[in-house]
Amino acid sequence: MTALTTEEQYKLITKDLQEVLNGQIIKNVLENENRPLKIYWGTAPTGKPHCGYFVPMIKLAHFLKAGCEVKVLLADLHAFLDNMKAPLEVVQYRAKYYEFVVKSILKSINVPIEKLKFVVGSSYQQNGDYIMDLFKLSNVVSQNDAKRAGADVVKQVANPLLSGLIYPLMQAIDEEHLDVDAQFGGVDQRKIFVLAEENLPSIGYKKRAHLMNRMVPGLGQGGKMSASDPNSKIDVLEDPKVVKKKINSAFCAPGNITDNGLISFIENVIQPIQELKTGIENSFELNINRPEKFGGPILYKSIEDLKNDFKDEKLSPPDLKIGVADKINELLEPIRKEYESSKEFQVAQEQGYPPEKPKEKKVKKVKKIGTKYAGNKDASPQPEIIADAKKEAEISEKAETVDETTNKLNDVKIE
Ligand code: STL
Repeated sequence: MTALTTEEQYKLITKDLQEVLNGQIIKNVLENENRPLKIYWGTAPTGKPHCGYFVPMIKLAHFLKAGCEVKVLLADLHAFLDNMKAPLEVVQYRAKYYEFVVKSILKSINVPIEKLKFVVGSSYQQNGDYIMDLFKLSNVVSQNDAKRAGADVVKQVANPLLSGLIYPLMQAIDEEHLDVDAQFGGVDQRKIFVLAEENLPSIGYKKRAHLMNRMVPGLGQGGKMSASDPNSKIDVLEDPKVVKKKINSAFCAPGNITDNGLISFIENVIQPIQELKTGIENSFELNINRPEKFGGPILYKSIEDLKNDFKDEKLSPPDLKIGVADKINELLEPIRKEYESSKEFQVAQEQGYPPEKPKEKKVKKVKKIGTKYAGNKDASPQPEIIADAKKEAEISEKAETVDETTNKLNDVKIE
């Protein structure tokens, strides 16, 4: 492979991103420091990874191709700190499971992974110097700013825990302790990235560059990937028949190419993966095995043709679904195979996601309201406060239901 120029490296590092903060920091390393750019991507091992995970993997592929030193942070303590989405007893297995999935996806799209490093958060986040940095940062960041920084990432519940304030601070400190020049994540991480940029210098560390991917919609209406709708996401180890079933139930209105999770998936996953595999920019091929009675198979060689045909209703939703389901099954096949041939991969899944205990009948929680009152313990609370407490109790009860497919706690947004 011929070496890339610094401009080509920068172009590849920032390809298809929604936003870059402090690109100058990256350019400076490439142009003046004559060393590989050091970058990391963090993920919290909570629910089982779904097909959306192909999206950051494509960027990791770009970074590696551009010669970067790439680290994947398996942020086990973050998974715990985010409302205990991962209990401590299972989180280490989930981290292992995520590592298997990430490696397996990358291998399946022909990305060499020898140079990729995996770091488990708890391996360094309990060290004295890390904790001291957490204390230092807690002395320069206000509670309000920490809360706002986590608003798009940390699950929002009625009675927010202190852990939600610690989470963003730790993510900022990770940049220093992982010794990187840049952090990559979805644009949902933006507020945490800005908090890191604004505050690391106050505790004596340098500001990092931040690279953000756009958010890719799921398969439900309005592009929602909802924890309560298992059809809106496809597990990377999903059974081929279930893939077909889920794609079949995806929201896909005839002629509508804007609110269409299938077309988004083609644009954000299928096409970039082909580009990576072929090495040819903008290369695209999607075969649709349309039944003979509807005109027989069609081969699309450009996304534009496919979108135009769909818009003009020359390509119907059921036919688009056949093409996408077949393609997803093709993408998932090597991951399933690896899972089937690796005992360790299977153990990580079984231990990380043990079968749910049969649901106990919910006992309605009565909110403790004593702490709300200063002074007279015997005073009766005012009616609106009782109503408030009831509402909170209801919300936290709802927030504690567990999604069956992902074991992920259902998100409850408090408006
Ligand atoms: C999630 C889902 C997701 C990304 C993350 C968490 C990111 C976590 C994280 C934690 C610590 C870091 C960096 C990132 O230093 O897509 O639940």
